[in-house]
Amino acid sequence: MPPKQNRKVIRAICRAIQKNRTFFLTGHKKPDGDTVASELAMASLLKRLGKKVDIANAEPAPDYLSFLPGIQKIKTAKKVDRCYDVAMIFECSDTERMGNILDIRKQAKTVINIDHHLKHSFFGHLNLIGLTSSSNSEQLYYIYDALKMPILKEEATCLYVGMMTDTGRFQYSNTNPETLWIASKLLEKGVEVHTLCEKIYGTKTFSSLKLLSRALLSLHLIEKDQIATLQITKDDYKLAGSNEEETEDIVNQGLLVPSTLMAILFRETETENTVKVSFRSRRHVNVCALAERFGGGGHKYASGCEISGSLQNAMQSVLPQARKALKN
Ligand SMILES: [Mn+2]
Repeated sequence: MPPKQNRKVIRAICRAIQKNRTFFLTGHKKPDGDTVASELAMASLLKRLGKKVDIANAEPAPDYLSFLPGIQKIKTAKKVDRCYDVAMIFECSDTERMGNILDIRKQAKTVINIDHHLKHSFFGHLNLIGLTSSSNSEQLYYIYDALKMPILKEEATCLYVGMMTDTGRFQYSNTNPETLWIASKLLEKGVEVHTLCEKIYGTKTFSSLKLLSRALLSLHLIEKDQIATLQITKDDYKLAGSNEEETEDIVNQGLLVPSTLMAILFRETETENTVKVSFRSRRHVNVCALAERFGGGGHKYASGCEISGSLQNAMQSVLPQARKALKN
């Protein structure tokens, strides 16, 4: 069951779905498994209800999701020019997160904001913010339920992939009884757990392994081995034949060292003088607050931010704050 305060907004979302005809779906830049899966499941549901649906993101979906049913329907665009009855926006703390692909004041009569991040805002007419939900996909389950629409196998596959990727295969702290209960409902629809796990986690490209090996050479422990740092430079991408898309899992390696409470990955980007910083933590250490100090955000145990300047500069500004975050 969704938390009480959300049942009302879920009902309002269902009404908006029922009474409108054209829908636009989008999510955050650098779309991940949960965002893409949410878009596909929701688009499929809307189409079954006879609605017209467009999906577009400011940036393309990563290759490892290319097997998801319906993914070819997602367009990549800087801006869309049509107007819609409803715009549904997934996992965006504000409209900048989706690259302002659509002007929500002019191009949509009703804006539905669905998010589960600690850093969120209420920019929509309807805002479904589920802080105890593991993922956006988990929240969509309640919309199917409220509409009394059975979930098709393809839709269940998408929702399961969204939940599995956002919970790190149901291992992160955001995995709760509700998450596993909903996952079990999806399995009843015929989701092939083993195949999905193999597709997403069982294989890695040669270039991503080469990049990982280069990043691991930079692994360094500080603050009585409680903080692990990793770095990736532009040269690393080049020498590994890799790119920024293949950095996803690298920061997690830092937490494999038993003494560490926080892992930080500093990586150069294609944009000159822009460094992306990813944080992971455990126990009492809140890296969401840490990332927010630098204009970023995320979750308590997983967050990120962007810093302008060199990689060395980024380390100099972040590490003192990271040390403080350990003590809070
Ligand atoms: Mn998510």
